[in-house]
Parts: sequence; structure tokens; C-alpha cells
Amino acid sequence: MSSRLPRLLRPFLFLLALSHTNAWADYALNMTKGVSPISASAHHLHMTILWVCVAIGIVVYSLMIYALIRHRKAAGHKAAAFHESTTVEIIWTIIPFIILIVMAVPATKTLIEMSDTADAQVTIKVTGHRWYWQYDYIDEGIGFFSYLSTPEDELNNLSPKNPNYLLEVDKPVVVPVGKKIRFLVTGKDVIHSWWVPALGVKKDAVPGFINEVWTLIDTDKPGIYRGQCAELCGVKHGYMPIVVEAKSEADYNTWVAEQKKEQPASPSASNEEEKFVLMPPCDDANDVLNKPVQS
Ligand SMILES: [Cu+2]
Repeated sequence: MSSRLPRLLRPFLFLLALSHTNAWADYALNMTKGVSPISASAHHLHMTILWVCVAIGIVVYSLMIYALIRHRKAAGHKAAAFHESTTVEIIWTIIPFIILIVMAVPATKTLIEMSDTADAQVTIKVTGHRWYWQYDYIDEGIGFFSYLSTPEDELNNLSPKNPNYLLEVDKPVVVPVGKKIRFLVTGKDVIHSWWVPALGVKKDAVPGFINEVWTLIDTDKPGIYRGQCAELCGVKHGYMPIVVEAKSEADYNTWVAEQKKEQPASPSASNEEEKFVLMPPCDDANDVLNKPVQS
């Protein structure tokens, strides 16, 4: 039956069949706007550049298709001999140059906005380790480690995987909404990258350097935002997720007070050394849950 269908119709029938499944339900092609002013700026910049590219595509392909059809050999046209024309070469160098300059203006504005960490109200130091994260709240004097919490059975395909498979941790980094939060990002051993798409934050964690980045979560957007290490950092690179819990200011203050009671100081060097020994950097990838004892 299908062999009798005109060939041209087949792709359309295939798309029609797909449109009647729920295959598209979770499918999103574009970037999301995120929940912070810088993620919104990045989204806006992305859309601006996308539409510039679409306009260029339409103009170039229209001219090409017009030329192919209108000036085809079959219609009696002969190829014009204008190659090595200085005028044409200058025009097709100058036009892209101007387009690039025009696109660089909003791009530079967004980059400057992203790097302006001045007047932050909360400062959190983020340290990447093989293969977990450490968070220190500079002004509050509290700190903790954050490890992957996906059950071992799921990692070993012995039980069904939960929706947050490899994107869940034992202790999320808690932040307040509506406040400018500055992250000081560094690495302990190798280069990692702290990446939370919804916050518009992605910064390399380089040993020996402190990189700065900031976010400000919209006041009406408390919730859980997930991310991952975005720099290939070793065998368990995929096992060091990030979970950010954004709370209202009152809830955040309560949380800080609780943390201060629980742990009077940041993780000490000796404590950290002990954890590092318990979690040697080069063990087997399946051994991810052989991690340090947590309090
Ligand atoms: Cu990493």
C-alpha cells in the first residue's frame, strides 16, 4: 500500500503520524528564558541574532533561487564573466563586516551585564572537586559539600530511573530570590564548570583562579533549578550535578539560621582532606556511591 503512495507524500505522512503522538509533549527546541535578568538577556540576545540570521538566509537563498531559475542555461543565458571584480569583492566584504559590527553591539552589552558582579547581596564560593561541589557562604560563615544522591540501583540499571536521575544531590545550594547573588567559582583539582541554565550562569572552575558570576532570581520564581558540571573533568564528570533551591527571603533567613546552629564553621581543611582520601580521584566509574560518609 505504502509503495503506491506518491514518494513526495511520505515525509508529510510521517510528520502527521508523529503529530498524533505525545512525542512532542516534552520537546522544546529553543533556549528557555530562565528565571533571572541575565538569563532573559541571553535569551533576548539569542533571539535577536537568530532573526538576523533568518533575514540573511532569506535574502541569500531568495537571490540564489531567483538566479538559478531566471538565469538558467536552458533559458538561453550565458554565465557572466565578473569574477575577480574588485567592486563585488569589496561589497561582499563590507556588508558582512557591517552586519557583524551591528550584532556585536547587543552581544557586548549582554557580556558586560553578565560580568558586573558589583553590589551583590549574597556571596557564595563554589569549589569544584572530583567529583562533587563545595559551597561556602562567605558572609554567613557556613559551608558544606554537595554530592550526587541518585541511588546506586539506578546507576547500575537495577531499578527504574527517577525523573531527576543524575540531577539530584544530598544537599542543594540554597539561595534567596530577589537578591543579587555573586558566585566565586574555583576548582580544587582540575577544571570544572558550574552551569545552571535557568539562572543564566555558567562559569569555569579553574584551580588557582577565582571567577565571578552573578544571578538574581525573580521574586516570583522560588523553586528548584538543576545544572551540571559543564567541563569534562574526569571519569565521574557526569556524576557531579548542581541543585539550586531558591527560597523566599524569610525562608532563606530561617535556613541560614538553622545551618549556623548545625555547623558553626565552614568545612575545615582536615575534614576535607579526610573526605578526599575516602574518595580517591581515580577509582572505578561504577563506584560513584563509594563516597565520603556524610553527617
Ligand atoms: Cu567537573
